[in-house]
Amino acid sequence: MSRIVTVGAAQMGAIQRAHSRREVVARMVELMREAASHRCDLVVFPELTLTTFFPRWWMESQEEIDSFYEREMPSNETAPLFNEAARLGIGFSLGYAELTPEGRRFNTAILVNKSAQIVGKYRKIHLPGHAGHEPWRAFQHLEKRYFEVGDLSWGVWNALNGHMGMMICNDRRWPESYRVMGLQSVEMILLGYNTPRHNPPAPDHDRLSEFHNQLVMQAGAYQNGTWVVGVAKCGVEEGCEMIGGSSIIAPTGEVIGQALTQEDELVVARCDLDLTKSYKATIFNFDMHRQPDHYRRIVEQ
Ligand code: CDT
Repeated sequence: MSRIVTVGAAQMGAIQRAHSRREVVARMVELMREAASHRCDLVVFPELTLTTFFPRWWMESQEEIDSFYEREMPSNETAPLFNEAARLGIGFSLGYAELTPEGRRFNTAILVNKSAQIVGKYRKIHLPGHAGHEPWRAFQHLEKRYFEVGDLSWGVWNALNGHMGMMICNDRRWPESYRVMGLQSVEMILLGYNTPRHNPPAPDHDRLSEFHNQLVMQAGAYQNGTWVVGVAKCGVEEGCEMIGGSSIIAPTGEVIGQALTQEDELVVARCDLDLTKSYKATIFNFDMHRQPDHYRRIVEQ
């Protein structure tokens, strides 16, 4: 038995502030067409794909801040992506800044099926960085200013022939993110990231950026018997270098496909969801081997 999902990890190179959504969506459509030519079932785009990574700036003008958010999905600007996906019969996931009708702001990812219907939504829970202006930094990381903590936990959806989950960027460094989905029998986790190489409060970590990226995604995949598709927005954006290394990782913990550039690049792999089974049934059989009575501290405040 095998259940193959052919995945395209659609890494995106830098998106500058001057780039319009129309230009970005055109690049995404190009990657989607390439994925379709490889018979992909699913294309995974990065975190906050549609604009430059705006939390790097302290902004006070509400109009300026609002310009980075989506009030509807799809919108006039993103409709071409949904239309092309429906025409090609390909699913996708996409990260964007969400502004709800109630005025709430989230760092959000959606899962879209092969009929271009939104079937899953996740709002980022682990928001890194800081909320106040810290001018000593080379650049800001103001996710705590621009977003609320997500209110949807980590869902798992029956879609694209499997159990699909999502997390966003910093979530990948926290084992709990994977485990909440692991406990829902997730088979493939889709995740986008924007990771500056330089971390101003801890510059000694900079040389390890790619290593830590791989370490957490490979561990999360293996320890939960799931595929992980990690997709970067990378390259030098407004003078800030962000790492690439978009990877498709098997439940074995092995990287089976990886981007080589820091530009728009599609990485394709045929992923057998049934490869998750032997991990979920043996070494990580949660019902048989977990000891939740001894994990209480994890959920204490
Ligand atoms: N986007 C995002 O979550 N980036 C973080 C940067 C951490 S340093 C503040 C990451 O974990 O990659």
